[in-house]
Amino acid sequence: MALVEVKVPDIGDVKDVAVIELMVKVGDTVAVEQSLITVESDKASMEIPSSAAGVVKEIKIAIGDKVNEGSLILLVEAAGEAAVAAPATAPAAAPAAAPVAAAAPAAPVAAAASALVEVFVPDIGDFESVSVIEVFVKVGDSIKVEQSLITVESDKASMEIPSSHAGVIKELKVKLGDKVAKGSLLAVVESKSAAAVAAPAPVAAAAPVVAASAPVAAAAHVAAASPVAVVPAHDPTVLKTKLPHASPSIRKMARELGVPLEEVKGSGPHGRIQDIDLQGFVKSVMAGAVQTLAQKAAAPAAASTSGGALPGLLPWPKVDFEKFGAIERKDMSRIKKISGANLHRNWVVIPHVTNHDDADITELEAFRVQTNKENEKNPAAVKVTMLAFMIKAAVAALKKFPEFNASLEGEGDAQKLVLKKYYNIGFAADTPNGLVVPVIKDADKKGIFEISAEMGELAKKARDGKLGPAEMSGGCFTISSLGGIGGRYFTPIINAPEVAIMGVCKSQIEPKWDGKAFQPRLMLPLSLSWDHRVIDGAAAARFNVYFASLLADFRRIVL
Ligand code: CAO
Repeated sequence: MALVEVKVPDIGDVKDVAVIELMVKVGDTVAVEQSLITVESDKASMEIPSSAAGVVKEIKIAIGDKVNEGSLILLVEAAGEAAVAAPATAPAAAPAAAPVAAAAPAAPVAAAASALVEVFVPDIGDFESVSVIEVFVKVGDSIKVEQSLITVESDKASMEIPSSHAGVIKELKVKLGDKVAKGSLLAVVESKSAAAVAAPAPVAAAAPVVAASAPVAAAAHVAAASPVAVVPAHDPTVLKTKLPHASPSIRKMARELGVPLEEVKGSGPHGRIQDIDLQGFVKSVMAGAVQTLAQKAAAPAAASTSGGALPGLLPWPKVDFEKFGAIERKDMSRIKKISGANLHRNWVVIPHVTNHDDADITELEAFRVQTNKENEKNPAAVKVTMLAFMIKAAVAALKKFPEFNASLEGEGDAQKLVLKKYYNIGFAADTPNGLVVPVIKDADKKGIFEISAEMGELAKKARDGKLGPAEMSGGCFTISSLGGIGGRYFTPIINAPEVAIMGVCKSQIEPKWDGKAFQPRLMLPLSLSWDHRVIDGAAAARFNVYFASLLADFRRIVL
């Protein structure tokens, strides 16, 4: 097995380009055409592929080295003859470099002191279609000759396309993601004078943008424009603010992952972003240690609207409400802020499903009314509420369906379902400051009077803002009753880490068929939301049916 020298191929007229990335190490097995290093001039970066397949034995260059055509990159122990790519036979086989700085001739649209001129993509070599990955300018911008307008990228290299004209951009004809090729119209520019129009550089004098790799004839690279010879100094602000220092493969990966590359701190030479920087950034964002600017921008608005920002979501819309009429800004109560954030998290994290059903509470309501009537003359008597019956029914249903009296714990393979052997039932209470959920502890051990009395006390404390944390913790299941207000059904949000919640609306008399005739029955609308990670639809339907059957005939509770 022979040692083969892999050298920098013909990269056009570009001299002394810096090595900014080593993509292989000693011991790696490389294939023909596999990228070995990235080199960069001040206008473009380019990956250099291997001309041989085999095992890397020695690397002859380091990051920061300047290389030219013919510079030795590494030694490869080639697997055999076939592993070495045939060298290009003649310059014709490796097409001559195409000029980047030779801007495509402008087509005057109107002949005047201030004329509209069209700016096209210049000759970028053999590339049929490259993607626009950055647009540096917008309509109305004043631009200079050679100022970069866009960045295009193939799968191997990226390149800025400069303007052939100075003037004001009147129309922008490309957008992110468009595919362009030589001659594609980029923009219409209002050019003040003929002097603003760059004379198309003769092809011979121009610096190459595309040079076919001589030893690897099939590989084409977008190489650097020669900025020294033809291109005036690039507007540094454009580059610094818009174009992060990174190789095309890093940019591609960042785009695929949705990483804002300009926010990644590069650890390479001159702050160049390397794969470890990208990985570190993604890990930090995933761990919540770092927020992207978009996340930060969304967070303040989200805090007052939806409770938090999620990666990948658009920022909350910013509307100038005053523009449409008079408004008043009001502080959010502390409870609303806290409950809002909790509700948002629960809504986003838990796969909610809601089953609706009805309970026939005709007899139960009659019993409740009669009980309260019997106690009317007793000032010490507690008013019995329908909610107290529902709490007892919930306890019985939780006993029958234990996975509803549960919480999820841990992640992945280590995830467990915690089944609770106690029955603490929370009830949503509407207060002037917002929603709170006091908890009736050990509801299984308490009677209807006791529960009604405790609910009354807790509801009053809630309205007075006097509930302590202990009175709102330890819940197993929650009932949210809007019965005193009205409505038919709704989709209550599960009170994590619980796995289900019962929403109740206003009961009303409905005609129900008894097999012979329609009978007026008092029907209570039920809406059971459940966590589909823990509970199945069939179990939820059974829970609802059982819960309704208990309310329809409360004697079943003692069975
Ligand atoms: N159908 C018809 N009437 C009902 C009913 C129902 N499902 N539930 C209660 N009622 C009646 C009661 O019988 C009572 O009438 P009377 O005064 O004639 O007896 C009246 O409505 C008022 O009841 P209430 O709402 O004060 O009492 P409650 O025990 O039903 O509820 C509490 C107490 C604290 C749960 C309730 O006041 C409350 O805050 N509900 C709102 C909960 C909430 O906001 N949920 C939404 C959460 S999601 O945002």
